[in-house]
Amino acid sequence: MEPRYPSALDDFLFDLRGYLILENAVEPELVDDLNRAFDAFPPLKKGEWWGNAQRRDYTDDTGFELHNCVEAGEPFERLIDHPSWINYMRHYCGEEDSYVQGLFIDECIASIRRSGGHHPVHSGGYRGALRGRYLYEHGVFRCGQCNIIVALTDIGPGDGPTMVIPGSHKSNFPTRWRATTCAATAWMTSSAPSLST
Ligand SMILES: O=C(O)CCC(=O)C(=O)O
Repeated sequence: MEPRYPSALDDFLFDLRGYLILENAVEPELVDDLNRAFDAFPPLKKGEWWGNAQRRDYTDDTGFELHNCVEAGEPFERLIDHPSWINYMRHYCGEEDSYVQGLFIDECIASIRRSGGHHPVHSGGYRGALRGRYLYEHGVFRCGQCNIIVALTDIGPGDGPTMVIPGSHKSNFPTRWRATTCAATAWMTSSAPSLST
């Protein structure tokens, strides 16, 4: 696969919306290899370690979430510097032109979410953590964290796909969902202004 590079339009849309959609980013062989790796996961209990990976479901609705999945088989290693996005990552969160230019893996998760599940809305600009900060300054991007999310199977109605609120990386107000339905982050919003529903 040929390496892809962000264009001026990508920069504009990434700044505006906070995300990009990279079409046909993963070759079918890798999708197959990843699905086979998922099928080989042992039936881990919540909190249980498997080598250097650990099952940690954020909530009961998110489904099975294997953290540090880069340790869960060779196909996951191919995702690290995949030519479809590695140059995007360098550009948006690789601290270009600084003395610490480069990337590191902050988190990597393999999720198995069945119909009816969902991962609650989180993050965004409102009282965000520094490591998730969005910044464009002096002609360079300085994102604290950028995530690549790859769907390995088709997602239909009710299957709980990843939710994205365009522009929420710059928002100064909490989402209604975050304040009312996300038990996992309730402690973060306990002193937030009350919101009408
Ligand atoms: O699994 C999801 O739908 C969301 C993943 C997530 O939490 C993230 O990438 O920040």
